[in-house]
Amino acid sequence: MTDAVSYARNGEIAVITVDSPPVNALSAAVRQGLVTAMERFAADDAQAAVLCCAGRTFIAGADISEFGKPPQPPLLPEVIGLIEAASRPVIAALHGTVLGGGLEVALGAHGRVALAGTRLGLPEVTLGLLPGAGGTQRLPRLTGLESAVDLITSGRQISAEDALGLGLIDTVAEGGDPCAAGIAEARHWIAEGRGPRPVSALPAPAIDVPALPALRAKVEKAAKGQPAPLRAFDTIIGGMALPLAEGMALERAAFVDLMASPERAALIHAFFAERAAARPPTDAKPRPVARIGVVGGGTMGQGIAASALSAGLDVTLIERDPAAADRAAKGIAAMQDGAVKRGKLTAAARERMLAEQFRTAAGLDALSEVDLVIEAVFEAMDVKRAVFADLDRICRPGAILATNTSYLDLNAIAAATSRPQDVIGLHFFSPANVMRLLEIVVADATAEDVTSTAFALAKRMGKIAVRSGVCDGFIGNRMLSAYRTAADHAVLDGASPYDVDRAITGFGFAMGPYQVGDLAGLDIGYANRRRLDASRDPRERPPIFADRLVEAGRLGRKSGGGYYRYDAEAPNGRPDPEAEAIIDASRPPKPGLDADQIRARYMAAMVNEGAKILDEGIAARPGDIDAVLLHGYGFPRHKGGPMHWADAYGLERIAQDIRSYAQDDPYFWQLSPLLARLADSGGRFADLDRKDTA
Ligand code: 3H9
Repeated sequence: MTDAVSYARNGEIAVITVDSPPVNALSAAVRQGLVTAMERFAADDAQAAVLCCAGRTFIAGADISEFGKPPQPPLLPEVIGLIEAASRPVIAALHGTVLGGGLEVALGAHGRVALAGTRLGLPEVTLGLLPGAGGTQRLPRLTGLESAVDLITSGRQISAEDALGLGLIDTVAEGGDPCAAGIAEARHWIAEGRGPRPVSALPAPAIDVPALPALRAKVEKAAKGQPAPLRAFDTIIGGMALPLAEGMALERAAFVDLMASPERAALIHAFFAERAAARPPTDAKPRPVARIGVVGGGTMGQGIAASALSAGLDVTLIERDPAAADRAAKGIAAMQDGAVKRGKLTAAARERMLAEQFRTAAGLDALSEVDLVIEAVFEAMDVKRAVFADLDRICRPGAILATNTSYLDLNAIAAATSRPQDVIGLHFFSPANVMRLLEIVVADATAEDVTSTAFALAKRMGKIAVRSGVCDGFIGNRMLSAYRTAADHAVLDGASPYDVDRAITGFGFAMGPYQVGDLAGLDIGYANRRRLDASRDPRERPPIFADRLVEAGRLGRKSGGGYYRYDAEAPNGRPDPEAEAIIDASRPPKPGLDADQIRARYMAAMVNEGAKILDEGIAARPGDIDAVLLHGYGFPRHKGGPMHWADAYGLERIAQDIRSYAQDDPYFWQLSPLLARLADSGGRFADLDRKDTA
């Protein structure tokens, strides 16, 4: 036995327990422990074995931190083969999140019982892989082809009840201890005289050959250019015509190929980067938070309130007057309706939440007893400072005062109070009830326990927290400003906005910068530029074409046209010669840029700004920047985030490009000293990450 797996007897039943916190992942020690336990079961006179787990979950998969390193025996398919080959029944008793290799272990057992509330899935494709321990071959034999294709190629999780409906498990047990549920199930099997029932002995499901092309096309469309889902599809189908051993060999070959893919490295980097980012940067004990106030009931305030309610917090929302408070309350109720429709909330929970946890008020005085306030009022320094001065007067000592500002100087806001140690930035992204990113902005005087409270709150609200220092735009919006400027420069240099959008969506972003601009409204940028006109450095190259569009009444989607034209035939917009003529008239004729040149500039600007943000200590790790861009700015996950992408693309190439762009525009293209250092020394951003196993 290893420490990770124990073997005990409960009467006539052998109980094999995996205990390897935090999620009982299948490390080499767990795999070896399972082999030893199965050998002991083979030599024992127990009539059945139960395989269960201690702690919060049944095995949640292979140990991802071992990926990319040489595989250590025993390999998982062999371990599962041993379980399946046992001469007496083995029952897997499931709880928590039974994922990936964990579900494959369960499929190797002869029977499966799950506690109500268990979630099951094969999420390997979300890591750029496919199930590599028999999942592609055993699952279809239990659930039929279509369900198996759906589960494996989407990576989605299902409930115990749905798993029962699909025949994936045999029994759902109500609550209690998973091992006890497994023992009860095993006794049932013994009483009924049931022997082992290996899934691999079940016949492969029949294949509806004429339906295959349509099914494959569906998988290909959803995969959006990623290799893993299609490879999984082909492996499932290919295996159904073969004996299990040959199907397993097919699966192994595909698994090994995908393990070597850049998408796998990027997706696993993303997995660890977002978890490393969300770890509190301090051990200070968080302050208790049960009641919060939200100041401002606009879209952002509503989203924050809805998200806090779903996390079980008591929320008081402040608006200027009862009519505005009423509008905000209706908005929040509508968001919670959406959560019910998406299956995130039950209708009863929604009613209870709104009736018991939520109230509105028309003045800050109602916040005198709350534990934490999140201010989400108009983005102007004088307005924010006035609110913070009032909050300082009204809120109890020790209450945390947070601002949702997305650009402003947090130190200046904190200075409006007598307690800057209690002030922090909580920068949510819109819509805040849906978007998972939360930038936690730590000011000069912010107390450590205030920072740790913010991280604890983020976790409770299901957000991915990333620490940022104070600068204009923090991590995300500062990066955005740099690469948006590079896009505008590409247009000033002769590219059309459509060329830019095509190049950027071709990279994997869901939308290009000009599609996003039309959606947000071009008048916002126009107003900002007018505000900055007086202070603009003469070396800047402002997007005159954007001003001309707004001046021609083209405000974006809301006015039927911006960069694109929107009408009934093209609700998502189509290129518009009228817009092109306005843009062409605003710039001298230039030869333009091809898609590769546009992408190279866009990405170079992004990575260069990221390097500056790191160098200045605004972000603690390159992976933190990746987490921000992945979760707040639509960076394609299978490319891992800009800093991971840069490592793979080559820092030397990027630095070289920037040096050559700087010959034409030395003002904008100032090479980050960190990027220059890494490029010149053959270093990588990943070397700066504390935990990067990809
Ligand atoms: C696979 O199984 C391949 C096989 O088909 C074939 C093999 C041949 N490994 O997320 P949390 C760590 S592919 C190593 O914060 P939660 C995680 O880093 C795998 N470590 O908790 C974190 O560490 P730290 C298929 C793992 O409650 C800690 O556990 N499986 C693994 O919000 C807590 O994690 C998956 O893709 C792992 N597999 O969520 C499942 N999983 O505290 C991936 C977690 O140091 N995991 N850790 O930051 C998850 O989806 C979530 O972690 C889970 C728990 C739902 C389990």
